[in-house]
Amino acid sequence: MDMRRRMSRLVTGLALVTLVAVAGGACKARDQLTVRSYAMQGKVLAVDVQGKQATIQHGDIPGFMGAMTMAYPIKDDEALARLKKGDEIKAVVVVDDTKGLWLEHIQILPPAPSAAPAK
Ligand SMILES: [Cu+2]
Repeated sequence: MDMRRRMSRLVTGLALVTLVAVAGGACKARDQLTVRSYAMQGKVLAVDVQGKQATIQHGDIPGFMGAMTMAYPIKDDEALARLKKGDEIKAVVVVDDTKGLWLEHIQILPPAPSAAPAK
């Protein structure tokens, strides 16, 4: 390996170390902000027990995201097992900058009398 190559390798290595150090420092400074939670309400469109997630059509989550349909991981197996397609739920979206997001405190809302499913 010639000198020039060796130099550029060293520079790349140093840049990487610096980047990691800076990122680590930023995380520490924001420690208090790494976990946030938001109340959400929505309808269960699909439950994926194996994948530990449910697809929820949710309303606006102020300060976080607008109304949309998306899959949310659910870490609590019992809560996930209780969910059925069509359930209206209230839940808390927990957002952790390092661990991603998931649903907690899932409450299945009683069906509205007018919205009883036709059989
Ligand atoms: Cu969403």
